[in-house]
Amino acid sequence: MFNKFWLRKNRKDSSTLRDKIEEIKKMPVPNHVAIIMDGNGRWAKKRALPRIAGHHEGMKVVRKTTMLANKLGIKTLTLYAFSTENWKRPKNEVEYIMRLPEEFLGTFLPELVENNVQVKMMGYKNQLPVHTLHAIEKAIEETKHNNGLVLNFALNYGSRSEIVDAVKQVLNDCNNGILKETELDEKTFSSYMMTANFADPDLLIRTSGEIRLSNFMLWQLAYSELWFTDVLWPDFSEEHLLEAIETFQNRQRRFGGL
Ligand code: V07
Repeated sequence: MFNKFWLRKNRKDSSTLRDKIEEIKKMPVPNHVAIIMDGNGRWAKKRALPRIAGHHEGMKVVRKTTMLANKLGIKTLTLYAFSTENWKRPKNEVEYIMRLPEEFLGTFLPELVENNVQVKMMGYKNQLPVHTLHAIEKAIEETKHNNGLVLNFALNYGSRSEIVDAVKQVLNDCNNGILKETELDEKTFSSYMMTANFADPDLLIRTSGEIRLSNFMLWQLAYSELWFTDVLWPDFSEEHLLEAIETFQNRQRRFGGL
């Protein structure tokens, strides 16, 4: 009797998610979704666990989010994994975080390959530990012929530095006669950014209740829809992603109606 009830309840729950996915796929989904995955430390603190436990739990949510984004037909998913500011955290926490790409890829790279996901990274590679960079470069290499979802990790990324560096490269190309000042417009400038080959995000999601951009993709988010939630990243579920996309679609529909 208990078993029957349990089975039925579970079947209903999972079909609800499937139904929601089908419902959402009837309307255009955002091409590029960017996420600030905040609240991992707070999640751990609430459970009297070390902060690293929150980061580890957050890593599992990266996998679920990636798989759903792929299923929905989202073209690019950019995840803010580590900022240039995050080096200020305790040394042991930074060291632990820098092991996460290896752990993640050690477990999930075959699944990413199977699902046609292409791994990419944007950020300052030179300051990363070699073991971290090696793991990521191996994943980039092994997935470079895939043409499904682009999973773009922002790692040791900071938006103002990115802009300043783009300006420096523009000046260099102007001084060397590669670029004329008259040729410089928004499109050309974009090609000097780390996101040169990406469309701008259509939707930005930030978890954990902070309503700021925190130096994330300042140039690229100029026209994006912004969606904030109090949910902490380790608690961010498939339903939450669907809710964000549904809100995006409703805003687009209203906008289109004007
Ligand atoms: C990190 C887990 C998610 C919450 C945010 C902070 C901690 C997955 C990766 C990763 C990066 C590159 C890659 C494959 C996986 C990752 C960092 C932190 C630095 F190719 N999660 N995760 N990288 N966290």
